[in-house]
Amino acid sequence: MSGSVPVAKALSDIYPLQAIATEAPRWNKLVSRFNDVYGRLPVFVARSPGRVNIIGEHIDYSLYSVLPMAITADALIAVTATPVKQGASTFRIRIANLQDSRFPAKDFEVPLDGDIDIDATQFEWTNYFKSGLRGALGLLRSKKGQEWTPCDMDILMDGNVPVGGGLSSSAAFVSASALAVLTANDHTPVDKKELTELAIVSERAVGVNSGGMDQAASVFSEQGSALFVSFSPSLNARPVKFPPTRPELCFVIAQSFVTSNKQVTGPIHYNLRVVEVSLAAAYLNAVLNPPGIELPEDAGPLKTSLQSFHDVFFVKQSGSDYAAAKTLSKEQELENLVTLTKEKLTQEQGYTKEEIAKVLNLSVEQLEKRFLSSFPIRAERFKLRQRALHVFTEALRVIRFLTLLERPLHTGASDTSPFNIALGALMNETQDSCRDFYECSCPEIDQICQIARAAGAYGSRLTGAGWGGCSVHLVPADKVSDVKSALEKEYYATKDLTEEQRASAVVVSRPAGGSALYYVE
Ligand code: NG1
Ligand code: MG
Repeated sequence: MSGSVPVAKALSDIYPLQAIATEAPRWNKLVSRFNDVYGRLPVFVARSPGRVNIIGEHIDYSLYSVLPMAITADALIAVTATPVKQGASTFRIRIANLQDSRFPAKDFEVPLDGDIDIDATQFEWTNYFKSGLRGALGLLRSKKGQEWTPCDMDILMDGNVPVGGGLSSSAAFVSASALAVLTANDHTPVDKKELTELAIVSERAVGVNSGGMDQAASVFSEQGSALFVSFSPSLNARPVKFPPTRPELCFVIAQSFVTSNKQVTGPIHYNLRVVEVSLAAAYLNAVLNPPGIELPEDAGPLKTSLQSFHDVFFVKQSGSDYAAAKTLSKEQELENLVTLTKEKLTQEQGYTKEEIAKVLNLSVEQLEKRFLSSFPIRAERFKLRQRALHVFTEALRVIRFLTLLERPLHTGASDTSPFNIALGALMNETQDSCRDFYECSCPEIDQICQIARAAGAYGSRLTGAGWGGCSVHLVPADKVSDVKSALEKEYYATKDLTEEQRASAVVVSRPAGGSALYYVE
């Protein structure tokens, strides 16, 4: 599925019906404030949403498929663009935010052929815009040649995806920024795949070595559907509808209000996991395969980088019978990998650099250079067994979840509880694996999941990177208010929260559309 970013004619092209009454005043405010700040109306608004991940956590950067959906909350970027003045050597960006007390306005200039400076060590709200700008300029320059010059832009931004809340405010902001810059500078439609790939690479400039789930969900989602995203052999996304069920199913999103600000914790938690899975893949490769085995050409997308677990399997099989190995189903392949991990990665307490280097036939310095130098990491031991087990079992759960959705066995049943329970059970298993193997949950999220399940949720788990942030719950429609009030009584009432936090703590989420452009007349 590809195509270009749609131009919305009305807000109903973007949001589910229930959301329009609250969204319309927000858009009006953005447009009229733009007029106050810059003295004219914006020409267009670029929009990209946050997402909730239904299943498939921390496996996108190992190139396994995931199943997120876009939410209503989004980043809106209102824009006017003007050609640079004759003889100018720089282009100018004026950028302001509707929440100007938290995110003050900023102007900056960039040499016409220059690069964008981003200081990823400082939290600065315009960094996300700058990273989208940088990616977009790179793409425009590669298409239009070095003679081409960017235009000046005036920008007003409004975002209502909670920051650090696990709903991917960053991907929404980066994708909307890149879309805004591409549209301001080039009047041809923006290709969704190009935009997504650009946003993935751009976001890494802000200091997190992330996968591509959030950006794909933000750009590709379609109203009313979840999105199945795969990364191998190349990025692909297709909408997946939930079949009708009885009782009807809802996704409830509950905040923990434990902030996982990746600007602060990223270097410690997230990037370390990316390193651990790369090391686990390399380690398994090394112990499963006699040295000198030549990988077949189609062995895997990242054959030489060892970032991908896909290689492990293919290498193992290629020793004897690669063709036969290729006939295994994805599920069989993953089941094999679970068994192999249990056999070969036996150290529960983790592995030191020295131990890993020895197996990889590298010096510790070479290991550090290859695996530990792109982002700062601090760790004594690397838990390769647990991380690999999470990745393979989670990839399996995504396949099983998708299979349930696409081949529901209950068609026509008056009660689809067994189906609903099966979906929920997979989500609960994800939570256990995130807590025990990937160690990316936190006590508050564990508690929220218990409360919600006891009040009637079929499945409850963290969503997004974890270590705080948000949780997602699969709930029968007739239990939504029970789940809400149990969380209110047993969790939120025990926390010191503002009125506003209380009001936004739990929402029922309907799948919204992805990136869109809206022209202001
Ligand atoms: P969050 O931190 O929730 O936006 C992160 C990564 C994803 C994915 C999830 C875990 C970024 C931009 N996104 O999401 O790619 O790896 O964690 O499944 O860092
Ligand atoms: Mg993020």
